[in-house]
Amino acid sequence: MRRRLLFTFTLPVIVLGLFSVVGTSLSDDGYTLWMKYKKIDDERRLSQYQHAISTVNVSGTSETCRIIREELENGLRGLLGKEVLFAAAVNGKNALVIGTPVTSDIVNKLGYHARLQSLGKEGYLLKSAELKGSNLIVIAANGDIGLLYGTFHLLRLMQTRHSLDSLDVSSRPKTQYRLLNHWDNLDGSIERGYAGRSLWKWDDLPKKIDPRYRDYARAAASIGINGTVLNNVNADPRILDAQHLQKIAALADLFRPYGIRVFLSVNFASPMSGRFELDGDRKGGIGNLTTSDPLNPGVRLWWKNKAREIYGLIPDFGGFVVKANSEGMPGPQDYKRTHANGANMLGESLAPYGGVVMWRAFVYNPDVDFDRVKRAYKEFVPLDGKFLSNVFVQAKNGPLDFQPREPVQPLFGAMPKTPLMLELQITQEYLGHSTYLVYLASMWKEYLQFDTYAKGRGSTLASVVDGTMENYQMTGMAGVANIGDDRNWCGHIFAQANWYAFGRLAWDHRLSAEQIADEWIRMTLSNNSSVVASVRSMMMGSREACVDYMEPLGLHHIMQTDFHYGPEPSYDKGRPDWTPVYYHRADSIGIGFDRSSSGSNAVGQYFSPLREMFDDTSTCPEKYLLWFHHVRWDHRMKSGRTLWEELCNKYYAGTMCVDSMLATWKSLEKSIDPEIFLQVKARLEKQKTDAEIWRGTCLRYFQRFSKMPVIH
Ligand code: GCW
Repeated sequence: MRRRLLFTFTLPVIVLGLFSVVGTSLSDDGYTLWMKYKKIDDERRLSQYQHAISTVNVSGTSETCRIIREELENGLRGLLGKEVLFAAAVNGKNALVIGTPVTSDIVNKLGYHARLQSLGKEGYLLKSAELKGSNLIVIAANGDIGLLYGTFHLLRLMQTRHSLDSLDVSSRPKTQYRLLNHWDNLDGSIERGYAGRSLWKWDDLPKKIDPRYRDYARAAASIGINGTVLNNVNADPRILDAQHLQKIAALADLFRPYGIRVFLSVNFASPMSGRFELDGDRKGGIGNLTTSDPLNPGVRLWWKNKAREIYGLIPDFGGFVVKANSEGMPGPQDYKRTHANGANMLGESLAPYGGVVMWRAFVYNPDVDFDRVKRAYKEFVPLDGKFLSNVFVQAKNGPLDFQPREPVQPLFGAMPKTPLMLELQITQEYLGHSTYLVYLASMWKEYLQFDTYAKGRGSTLASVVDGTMENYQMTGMAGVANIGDDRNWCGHIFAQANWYAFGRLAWDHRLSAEQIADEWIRMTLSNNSSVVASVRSMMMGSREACVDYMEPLGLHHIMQTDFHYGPEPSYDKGRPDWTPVYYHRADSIGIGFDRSSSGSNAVGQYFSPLREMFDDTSTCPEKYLLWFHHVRWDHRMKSGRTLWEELCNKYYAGTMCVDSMLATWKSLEKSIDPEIFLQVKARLEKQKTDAEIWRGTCLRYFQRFSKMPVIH
């Protein structure tokens, strides 16, 4: 705050509404994310852009169109360093024209109808065109939200210095629901949040609207996010009380013109009376019933009435996310009913209004199987085909829990009659919180491209999720948000790249991690191509480095209990499947969890030929080796080293990679904004120290069993 005031008075800075600060500033605190709109310093590009956009014509009177004008006014003023002229007519000028065939005569005359037909409600065309002596850049869509997405696309092209000649882009999202899942609690804390407190000021709403809500919506819309689940899946039933619904409606009103719908996580016991609140047993609700049995008529009626109340306030309310019978949350199994019974009851209450249920498959009841990673599959696969058509089953990418590396959750591909929503975690619960630089797009791509073989070769996770495998329209991706009220939103500047990448991949999973990194770096840090190349190489190596110094070769869940930051491989107290020793199983013979056909047979949950490939140590990819096998310390790896030597080698490779990230970053000092430079440097220094702690702690502990010297 102090700094901002200082700028306002001492520098020639124009402070505008929203988060647009145009002009030069001494340093960048990260608030403006990838939407900085700084003046283009490449003179040639600048004059090309200025020439191409001498006037802007946006037809349409909706609030979304007003936002489009505002974004362009702000963005183009910043990028081009001058005011742009908005005009109703084009009059032979070079112009940017934005509209639908209905709102814009020009767009209507250009005859894009056939192409637009295939672009749906959210897609857009971005085209160069000529009309009566005018050279035009046209953004055309079927609706205003498509125009907004197209506008952000154009601004991105300029921010990344692309040519605007001969544009011919058509884009439509690959998934229908592209949601941020906030694990925000009503008291303002955030479960697994590492960037401050919740953005949502429940005490101030609905009267006081924090300007930050709008900035959040702008940023989310700019990357194609179209829904936000406001609260933690460990849901407090009070989110559904009349007071909170008023507050939520105010947020929904604000987000609507940005194409963002509001969703809520709900507590399955909501219809029950609060007096059932037992210590730590989250069973108390906000109703007056004595049960939340999904087959009980009173319970069903309660949910129907609640849905009516919600839609009375929020006509485009998106739906419910539910964590049931998982980690102490109530659910249908409390009444010996199935997950399908529970989900369908909620589905039925939302169906008249077009809402959906996202029923989470993150369950691991120890009675189901000894091996935790097999439990969700065993519970859910038998329910395939039993869910109503507006119910998604929402599963995490891996069968355990957002570890640095897991094989894909085998449910994907195994429930052909159920739309499956993919849940990714943007917040780095197990990847160093907001301290480590870990670019997650490479990890997400690894999952998305993972071939499940459900329908033979090419049955990628992406094809399950985008609906092409089973021909689903109802498709979606959810990302557990890494956003809080820290000034820079995500704690670490590079964590912004993960928010950015999630949105871009949910829109189009075919984009490469490199391309997304490239865009983000250019918009956030620098357009200098050698800086871009250096930063991109840091980002692209960062996830593998993290795997290597934390949990290489398929190791998993050896982090500190609860805190989930540092290593604690020796911990063995309490519930076994919450301890590292249950997972790594190190002993005098070797290390790893035997999930082969002679062990827990988790391999049996995968389709052939994956099953056979994972089952055999000689064909199992080494990155998953200790996930699927208990392997002798002297086992020969592909490198010729023994397993023990390879493990040492990986731990050292990981920490060395952090050293080189730090060195690269230091070499960029002169090219990066000073505040960002220092923030990132400090974090990388901490990451270096902590990576060495991971390496030292793990190797020393495993050495007790291997009895071999640490080599590197
Ligand atoms: O990974 C675990 C987290 C919990 C989280 C849970 C879940 C919201 O440690 O904090 O609870 O997953 O996904 O439900």
